[in-house]
Amino acid sequence: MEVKTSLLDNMIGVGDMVLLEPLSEDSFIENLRNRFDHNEIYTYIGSVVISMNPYRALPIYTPEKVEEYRNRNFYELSPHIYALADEAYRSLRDQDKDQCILITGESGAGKTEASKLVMSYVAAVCGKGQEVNKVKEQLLQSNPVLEAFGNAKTVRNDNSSRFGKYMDIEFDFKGDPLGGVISNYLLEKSRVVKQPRGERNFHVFYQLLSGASDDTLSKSWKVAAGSNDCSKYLNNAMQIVGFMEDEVQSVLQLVAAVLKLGNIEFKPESRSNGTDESRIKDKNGWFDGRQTSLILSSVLERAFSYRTVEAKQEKVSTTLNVAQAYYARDALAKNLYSRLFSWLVTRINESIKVSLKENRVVMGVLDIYGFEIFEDNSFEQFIINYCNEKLQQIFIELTLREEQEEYVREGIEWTNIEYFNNAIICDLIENHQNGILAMLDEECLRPGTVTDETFLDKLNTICAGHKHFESRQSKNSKFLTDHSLPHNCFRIQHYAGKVLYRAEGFVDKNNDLLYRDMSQAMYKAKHSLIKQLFPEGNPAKVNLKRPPTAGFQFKASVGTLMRNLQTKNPNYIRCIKPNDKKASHIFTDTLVCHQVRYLGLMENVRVRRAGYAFRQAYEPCLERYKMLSAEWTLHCIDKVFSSGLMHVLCTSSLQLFSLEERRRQCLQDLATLIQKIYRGHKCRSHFLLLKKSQIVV
Ligand code: AOV
Ligand code: MG
Repeated sequence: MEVKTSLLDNMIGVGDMVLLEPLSEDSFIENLRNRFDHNEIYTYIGSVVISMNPYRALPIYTPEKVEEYRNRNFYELSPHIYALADEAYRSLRDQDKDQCILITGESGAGKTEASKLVMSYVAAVCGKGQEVNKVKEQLLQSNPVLEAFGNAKTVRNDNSSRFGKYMDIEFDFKGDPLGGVISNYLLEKSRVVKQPRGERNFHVFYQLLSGASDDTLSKSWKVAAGSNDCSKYLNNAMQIVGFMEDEVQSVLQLVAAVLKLGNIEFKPESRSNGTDESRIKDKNGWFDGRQTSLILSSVLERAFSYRTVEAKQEKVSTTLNVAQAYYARDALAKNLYSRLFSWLVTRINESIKVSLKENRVVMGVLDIYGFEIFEDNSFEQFIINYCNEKLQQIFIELTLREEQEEYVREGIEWTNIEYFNNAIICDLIENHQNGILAMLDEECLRPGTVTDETFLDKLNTICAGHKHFESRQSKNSKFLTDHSLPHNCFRIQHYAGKVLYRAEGFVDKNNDLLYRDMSQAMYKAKHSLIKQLFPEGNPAKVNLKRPPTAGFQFKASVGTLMRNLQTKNPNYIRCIKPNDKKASHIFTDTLVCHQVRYLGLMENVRVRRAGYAFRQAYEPCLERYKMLSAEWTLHCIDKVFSSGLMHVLCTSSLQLFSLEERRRQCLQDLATLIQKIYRGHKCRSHFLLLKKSQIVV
């Protein structure tokens, strides 16, 4: 095949795996390694971008690079995430097609960085002007704000996203950004009270302690002081996003309150009936004038010793022992923090929401927590990995299954390509009758004594025999032989690897209950933000209905997200982690190979190679290229030309370049002509004219 495009000129290795000869897993990995060694971290599989994490700053994101990729065709330049961003943006602007950018890969592979690169590229190439710039700044600055509160250092990634994020950026017909909407998915709130070894709490706690002045810390927040001004950055970002100064203060006070809450200790006080009742230790250290106004109050103090249980319209007060008081304290800290996080998202959304009612087009950017395997995996990892299964499912649906089905539908000769469909794992988790989440819910709602053990027993009875489930007790499972499995664990064979989950805490985390006395104490706080976060604490609005479980809510919101994504044109970035050391210049073959396998990249290339790399629906294709016909007018389409055109299009990718080139030339001539005719008139009308006739450059 004669290849003349810049895609292959002076290229290190092969820029598009579709053109790799011979194709094998070895040559695939070798090509990635070769390119990675030469700082070429991006490689295509057709329109999918593979992104290798370089773990160091490369000079490839400069304004000059932005200009280079601007308005250029995907295959004209060497592979870059900007090419994908440009393609998505242009098809949104010129063809009014909603887009979504789906970024996947395991923890530390570079998803969050990729999402920021896409956003900053789009911000650089879309409209200008004071209003538009303000919108852009707000959208971009929402990132550092949410990262401060929702990211933390883990053993896998120093800046690990501990929440899922989906952001819709909305544009007007000219392609200028109007604003956006952010959706957040289950924050890993257990981190507030407990961090695994070698990991840290959310960034904001450290920023708070090291950033604020000693005076503020000691007088307003009553926490120990440090020094330097790293939280100034957060402060600035919050202000750009639209937070008022007093709101920023209020938010930081709340973070300080969560910190302080963690320092409360309890001691037992013996009662006459022989039981122990919990009391706050060193009470005087907490209850001076200022403290009471923030969070600790006599109401809260009482809530650490007694709990009101309501049964059949009757209120009974029971006492809390020391362990229960610690449990209640931690539940409160987690709740305060996660509600604050959701409030921040709502508040940012208020700032960036679009008030105009006009037609809009949307670009959705999805950046979630990546697949995780830790030494100790709990409910959070289970939820995170479930979310990753769902995303892999979307990828399979749209690129492997649908693509193959399309060939069959179109009557094109086709040899089926085998791939692993993870629908079976999604089903194991989410099936509404006997999925793990459903069983967990059933257990949580069941009257009687419910423990993590009873939940595990239930799993063992119902999931035994499932190909992707194993536990020590599952009698019929073909994985039964693994006696090394601890008793309190179950293992799932995920698409990306086997994960051992410890059942401990599943019931509690799924229930996510906060004693009503706690919410009532928070509602009574004099701090207006705290009060606002606990509306159910209002005694006038006592609602005895049980809130939905954490798992149920997550499943529902992921379901909505998936349906939303399916209405948009997907653009994929598949992130790969080159090594486990967070180090630059190291490419570990086995690690990369594992990811290439589970991401289904080989199958992706095979399907792509066996079929047609480029395709377009009949009508938009004609619209786009009809001007190249000699007899073209706005109303007439030369039939011979169009069928010839389809033939050409379906034959070779390289002819597509030539069509695009001819089209560009044609538009240039047209623009010159229009300029001659309308010289002196306002530009905007030319633009509208061009837009109407669907021939925007
Ligand atoms: P993740 O989002 O995929 O992990 P990040 O995007 O946070 O991973 O990337 C992890 C780290 O790798 C970053 O903090 C950077 O130091 C580095 N990195 C990633 N991409 C690039 C790049 N293009 N150029 C330079 N450095 C990069 V997680 O949120 O843990 O699933 O949950
Ligand atoms: Mg991330």
